[in-house]
Amino acid sequence: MAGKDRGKEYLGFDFSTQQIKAMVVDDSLNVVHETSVQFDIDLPEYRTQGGVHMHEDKLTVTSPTIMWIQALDLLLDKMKNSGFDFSNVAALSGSGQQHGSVYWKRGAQKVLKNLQPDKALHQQLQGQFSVENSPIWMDSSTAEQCKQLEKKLGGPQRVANLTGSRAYERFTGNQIAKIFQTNKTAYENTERISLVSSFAASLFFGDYAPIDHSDGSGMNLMDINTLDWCDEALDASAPALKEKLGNLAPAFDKVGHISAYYVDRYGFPPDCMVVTFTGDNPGSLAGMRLQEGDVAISLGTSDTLSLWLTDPKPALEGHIFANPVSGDAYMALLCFKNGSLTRENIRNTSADGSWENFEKALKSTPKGNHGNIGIYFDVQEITPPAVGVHRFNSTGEKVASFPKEVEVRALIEGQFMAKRVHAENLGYTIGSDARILATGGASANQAILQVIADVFNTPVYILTSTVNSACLGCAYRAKHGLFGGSTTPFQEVVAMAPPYKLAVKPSPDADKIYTPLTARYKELEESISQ
Ligand code: XUL
Repeated sequence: MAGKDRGKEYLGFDFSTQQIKAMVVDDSLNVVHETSVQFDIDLPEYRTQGGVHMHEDKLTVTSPTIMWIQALDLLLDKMKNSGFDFSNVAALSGSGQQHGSVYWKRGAQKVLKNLQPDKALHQQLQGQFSVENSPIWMDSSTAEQCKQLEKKLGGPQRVANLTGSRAYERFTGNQIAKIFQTNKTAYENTERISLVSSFAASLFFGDYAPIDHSDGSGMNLMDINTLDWCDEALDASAPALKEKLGNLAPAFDKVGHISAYYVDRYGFPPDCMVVTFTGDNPGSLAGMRLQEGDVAISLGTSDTLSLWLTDPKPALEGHIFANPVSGDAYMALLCFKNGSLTRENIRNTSADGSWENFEKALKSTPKGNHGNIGIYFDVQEITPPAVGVHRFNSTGEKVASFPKEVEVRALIEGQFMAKRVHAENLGYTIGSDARILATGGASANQAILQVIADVFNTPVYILTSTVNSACLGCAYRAKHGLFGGSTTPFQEVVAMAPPYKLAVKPSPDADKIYTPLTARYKELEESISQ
């Protein structure tokens, strides 16, 4: 169809660890185009593995900043060559892997403002970074800086109360502190520090774009109560940091019209709006259309939980972020390392390696497992910090083993009671209209979903199209931002998106069984935590 007849379209990007991806939705929010560029495969000259360079110390993990830019050149060329018509794109937005940082060299703003359409971006921006390899979220080399921050601010709980999380090695403030301490010249030569998300937005805007409140919450530098920079944390991290970070903005604010570079080179309309970019986890919350009271559970190698919160209680575990689609709310992110690999282990040892037998075992055992409770942390767990396999009988005594079916139920009940406990620790309460949105491999297993519904006493829905919810979420956010992000509720804008599928409802006796059992689980988990 010719440009004008297609109607308005919205473009979402995701700058993630291994690839960048673009997704386009039409005005009714149907996905009409998808393209991606894989760093390892499409840009082999950077010699990344999984998009990153793991350094010799095994703690430092970086990605070449210019590789991300060259990937964007490739991605847009790919879209153009496939015949994609950019002239319908009314607005664009995007997300980035969280916590990673980009260091623009003095003078880079000028180059960004004067991009020449006859040259690729990476040719023009080569040499414009004071730190050429961006530290990313997989980096864990800043233990020292974390200790310093917690000491200067009065302990881990105070850092959490102020910034939403205790000090974490991957969080940007600690990464910046390390750069200041180990490479002062580079720090002094830095004109602006962006997150991966605001860096990507800057490329489209042709000037520095603000860091948004949600991704900004992953820095240990922003006050989550005022949504402004936390001066104490800034001063504790590096000198003159505020001016290098620029202003913060809500994720649903407009940044401004796209740079003329993209109009001339690719045929974007001059009034195409760039909407503030955010982190990939906040982007996913938008893609899953999470609402107040909802819990999103993603079941993968690690399990993650995203919650919509109104009254957050920062803790020593998990993260509180500003909500990317509502100025009055928050979200929480919890990561559980023992996810699908642990489920596969128990399937192998107790269900003959078959998911069918695993389901049978779950169905043949009663809710509450006769009071038997298991905690299966094959590898060091993040939430809570603990390791090992622990089994308790109905009187709370430690036992060495369970019968096979009891083992299967103990694993699944334990995994989801843990999720309820830690969600409640961060201020979540299960409301009567709550929903659980399940995604990831194990969400295809009906018997597992039934346990989730029962433990939370809440219906479980599954999403049919969950591939890259961050990217999809940013296409939605582009539309929301264009139509007045702060005045129009996000839910109104996405109301026409394809509905979820109700997978299971909680059993009538679920609450009576699992509320007391979860309280017991909590005590047992505390008894084995470090
Ligand atoms: C979140 C985190 C990761 C990255 C992955 O705190 O570190 O989920 O955002 O891209």
